[in-house]
Amino acid sequence: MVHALLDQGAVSEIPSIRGTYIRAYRLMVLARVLDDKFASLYRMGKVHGGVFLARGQEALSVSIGLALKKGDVFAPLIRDTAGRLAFGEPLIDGVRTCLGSPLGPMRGRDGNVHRGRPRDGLLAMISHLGAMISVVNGTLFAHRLKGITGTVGATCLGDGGTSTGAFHEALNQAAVEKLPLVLIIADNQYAYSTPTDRQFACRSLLDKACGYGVTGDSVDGTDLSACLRVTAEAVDRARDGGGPQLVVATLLRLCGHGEHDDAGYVEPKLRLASLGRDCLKVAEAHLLEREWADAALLASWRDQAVQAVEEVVATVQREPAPDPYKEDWCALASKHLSEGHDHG
Ligand SMILES: Cc1ncc(C[n+]2csc(CCOP(=O)(O)OP(=O)(O)O)c2C)c(N)n1
Ligand SMILES: [Mg+2]
Repeated sequence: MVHALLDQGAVSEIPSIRGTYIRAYRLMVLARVLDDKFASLYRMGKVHGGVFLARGQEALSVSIGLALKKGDVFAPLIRDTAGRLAFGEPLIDGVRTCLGSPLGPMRGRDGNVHRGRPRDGLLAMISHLGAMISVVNGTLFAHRLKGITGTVGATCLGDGGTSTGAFHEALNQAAVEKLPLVLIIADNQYAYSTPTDRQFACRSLLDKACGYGVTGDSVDGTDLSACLRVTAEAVDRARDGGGPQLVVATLLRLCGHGEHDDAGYVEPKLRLASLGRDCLKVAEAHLLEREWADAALLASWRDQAVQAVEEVVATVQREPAPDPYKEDWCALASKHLSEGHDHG
């Protein structure tokens, strides 16, 4: 699934590797512009919740979103703005959730990221710390019991999330049952302010793959080409019956844990290291070097992303606020909300 903005124009006519790269890059730009807008709305006091950004993680996130197909299942986390858009989530879902619009998937109940579109395979996030792996497992089990074949379920996790019991139980279960699960780990060097050497003692998070008996692969999370290739290969292996796939990407979170956090604890040497590169800048250099785009084209793509985001934000800002007298306090999981609600 591809965001509507990128369905238009010449991009879809460009041959495969170049076309996929450009599509991914434009989704990364859209995600970055959207995240920057969320940050600005937060600073204006317009957001009644936290704002958690994905700066530096767009290449990895967009890659798993694009690697999946219609019918697959995706459970994104807080740093998956790009993956959500790549999987087909409309821009307006995120903006309505962030601004508390009652017309959004959360009906104004959530100020940030717990939205989903279950009917489209986009699962609503419970927690950032491993809870979604077992939910994806359950969905894949349901597919198996219903005789639905050829689908893959993917979710993402941070380095810190790999230290939880939820991670252990779910990855072990997926391995035993040989589920077509793809688990993408963004090793962004910190869990909130806790550095990786205070989180785990193994050499690399990739070591955890052999511990559970699953296939593992590593990737430079700042390199879009590598992320596209490695995630697509992992999805293919899972689809072809290879069982769970663990992908460990090395990168740096180029922002605070949330907009309330100045990330002052991040070691300066990490920002200067290769893993501290901005994946968007790396992708731009790649596009220019291969002459797939020039500076003017890059600027026009960015302008289009800004315009798309501004239009959606203006639309949502004209929508009514939640009305407490019309609130029925139904649990979000009740049927008409999770399955039948018209997301508009
Ligand atoms: C059970 C639980 N404990 C603590 C938190 C608060 N919390 C949310 S994300 C996070 C850190 C996660 O770190 P990591 O897994 O590395 O992901 P990153 O934020 O780096 O993407 C913490 C402590 C939580 N949401 N749930
Ligand atoms: Mg982390």
